[in-house]
Amino acid sequence: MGGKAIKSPFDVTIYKERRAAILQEMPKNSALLLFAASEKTRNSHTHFRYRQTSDLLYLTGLQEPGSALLLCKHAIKKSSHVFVREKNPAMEQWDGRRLGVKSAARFLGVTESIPIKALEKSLPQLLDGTEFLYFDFGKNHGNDRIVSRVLSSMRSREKRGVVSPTHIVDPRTVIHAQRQIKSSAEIRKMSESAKVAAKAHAIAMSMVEPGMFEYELQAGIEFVFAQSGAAAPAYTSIVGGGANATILHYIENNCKLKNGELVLIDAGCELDGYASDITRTFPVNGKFTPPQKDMYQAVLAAQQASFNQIKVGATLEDVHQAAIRSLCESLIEMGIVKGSVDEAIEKKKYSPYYMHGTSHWLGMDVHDVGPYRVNKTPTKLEAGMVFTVEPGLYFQASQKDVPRELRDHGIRIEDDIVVQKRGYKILTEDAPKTVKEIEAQCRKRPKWN
Ligand SMILES: [Mn+2]
Repeated sequence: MGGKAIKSPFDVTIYKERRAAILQEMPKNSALLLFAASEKTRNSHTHFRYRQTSDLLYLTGLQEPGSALLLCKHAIKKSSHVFVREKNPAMEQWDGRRLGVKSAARFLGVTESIPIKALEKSLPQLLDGTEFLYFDFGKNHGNDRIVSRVLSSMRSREKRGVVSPTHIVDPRTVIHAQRQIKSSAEIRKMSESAKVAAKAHAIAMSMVEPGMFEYELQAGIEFVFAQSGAAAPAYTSIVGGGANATILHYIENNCKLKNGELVLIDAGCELDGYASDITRTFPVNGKFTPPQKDMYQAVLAAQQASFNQIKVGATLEDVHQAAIRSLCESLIEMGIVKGSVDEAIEKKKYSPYYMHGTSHWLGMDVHDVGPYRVNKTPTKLEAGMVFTVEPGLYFQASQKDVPRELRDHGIRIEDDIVVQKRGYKILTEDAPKTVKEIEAQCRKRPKWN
């Protein structure tokens, strides 16, 4: 096989196990069909960097566009089929290497590989006898049309004995429960991803100085990602100085950082398909003012209160409520909110200053799969679940209850957590976090290696 650059994040046996576990969950006479992500145009003739759908990547390791996976569970046998683009030296010279049909079956450990251009012709035969078809209708119109044509072609031949699917099922119902609980191999990847991001945040602290631009810190952070083999940031890096830190999804990153301001960085990388997600907030001149320190300690205390809730059987709702209670206590202490803590919680008096959730699942997607509630009951934490804990406080210029010196300030502190049988582990603990650790890190020179 040509193309040494083609590789998968895990050994082929891991993908086989994952597919076997999915087939186990599927009923008899069922099939699951997943299409690759399509390439997205950025402008003119250029594309965004290609990113495979997480489900297909999870089940195959296949990074190529123009591909698909079909898993079949028929009465007597299970089988797996991949569809890929054929080798084409001329096209490959322009657009990159292809696995090719010949190599794909062995490389991916599947029953057979078929050219993608033969997909529509092959499906009626491969799906004959299938009652339940797991297919994500409504996600991509082109793929919807292919499957619709396949279904009507099969139905038109029922008189001749063809058995076509009677039930279309959402594939998330079988894949996402499995993706939500991370295996030890996945936790190792996530831990690696977290370590790279933690190092990047530490570098940013040692780089920062008044007069620097936000995008310079972004470049420093993303240099560490690349240097460590991470394919890309897991999401667009947020670097907001001063008032920009109060904009939750600020990605312009084009302002000058001023003496006396704080800078908020929310950035994580994607390493072998697994995301990290860290936020740190630190002083541009390396030293917190006393009011900034108080505000910072309030957010840090809220995060610790959240951590204290984490155990098997607890919920992200518990984690969130703990952060809110702690933030309310601090807001009252700072004189920003009046009245009792219970009243502040009940009347949501914290919401002008803390308007987002405390956690989201983390995995291959930065906002990873898995339900937050089932039948209105919050999902109970289990060992192997990974999520963020990211409380914050955001004070706007217009908020006259806030001490003048803290207006136009945003602070968020975010770490990545894996639930363990007993307790939990912070995957991102290498990123300096206490006032003392941050100020010490700001005094250091950047150490790139
Ligand atoms: Mn996050």
